Amino acid sequence: MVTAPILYGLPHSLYTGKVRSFLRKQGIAYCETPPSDPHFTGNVVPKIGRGIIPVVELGDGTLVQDTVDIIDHFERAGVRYTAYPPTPRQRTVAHLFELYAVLGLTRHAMHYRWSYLAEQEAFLRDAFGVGGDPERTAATMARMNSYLPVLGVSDETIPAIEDSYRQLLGGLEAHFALHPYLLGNQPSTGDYSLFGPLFAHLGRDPVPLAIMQRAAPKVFRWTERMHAPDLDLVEYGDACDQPGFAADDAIPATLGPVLDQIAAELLPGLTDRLEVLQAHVASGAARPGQPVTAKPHQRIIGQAETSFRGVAYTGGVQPYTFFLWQRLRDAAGDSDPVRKLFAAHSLSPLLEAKLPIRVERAGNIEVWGELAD
Ligand SMILES: N[C@@H](CCC(=O)N[C@@H](CS)C(=O)NCC(=O)O)C(=O)O
Repeated sequence: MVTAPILYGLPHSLYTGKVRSFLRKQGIAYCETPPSDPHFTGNVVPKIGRGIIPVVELGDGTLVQDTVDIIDHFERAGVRYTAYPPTPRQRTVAHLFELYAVLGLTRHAMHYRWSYLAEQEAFLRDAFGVGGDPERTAATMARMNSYLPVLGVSDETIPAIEDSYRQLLGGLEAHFALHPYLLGNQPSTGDYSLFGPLFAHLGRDPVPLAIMQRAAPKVFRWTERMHAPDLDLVEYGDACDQPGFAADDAIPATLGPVLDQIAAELLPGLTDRLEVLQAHVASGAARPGQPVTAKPHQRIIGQAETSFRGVAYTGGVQPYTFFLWQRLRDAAGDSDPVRKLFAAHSLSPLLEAKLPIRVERAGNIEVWGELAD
């Protein structure tokens, strides 16, 4: 008997949402199990080397951590709706959303979850309490709350974060009025990545959910669609019979304003973090083949003085960011149509900046890859 994969995760976990949505869309059976499960704490965590979700445990006991590796594992085995558009512009844009969801929207997700704790405490306590005792629940909530400064959530940046959330909702609302997913009639890695923050936190916690439902009903409907076990295209006429990405590698015009917003919000943070990476590599601290940090739970290699929508903050520098950035560049290759599209939306520095080293994934952690020439 083949056992269904176990998905260690939780309903309110940002990254679990990304994987759950993918598994449902592909019709892959799985059993979601909370990280309080004794097998997870006793066997999985020691092997992965850190307490992190999601983790997928396959029928033969193989463990896969990281949403990218989990999705790619199932993609390699063959899925009914691939998350990776085969053509360069759509594929690169999908990876741009993947990067923006992590570097950009984790901040929004964490701000709306923890800065409004008083208004949504009962909801969060219930969510974080799954399978755990009250002490463990309180400790986990305190740890999550403590990440705000490193993500750049402060009294100074909060107004910019809230403006950004409303602007993004406006841009996506206009897009989903015409298209069920970012790039046509089936979700890409861009949709799955956005779904993490836009569902698990912003489309579920009471304060940001109310904003989304009032300001952007079609974005709210997209969160339902992303969670459905089928393509859920009821509002889009005959699209039901036609899964697939938009024809001719087209990028829907409605994504234009969203791409402009992404450029304005991502580039300062990325270029300032790149300087920290360059200094790290120049110091000899990044050795090819070695883990990016001394311990798997340490995510950052330093701090960058940077800004978000013109507001200064000091933010953590995670090698994982460069891993995602590199995926975008690998997808773009030397495609001229991608270069033109990125130039039209002030995104060219993403293709042109020199990354001094590759970041790869091995043994469920990030390791340094090849140095650039
Ligand atoms: N890069 C990882 C990120 C996973 C992640 O950050 N998961 C969060 C929950 S949504 C977590 O387990 N955090 C534990 C902690 O940081 O203490 C992935 O894509 O799987």
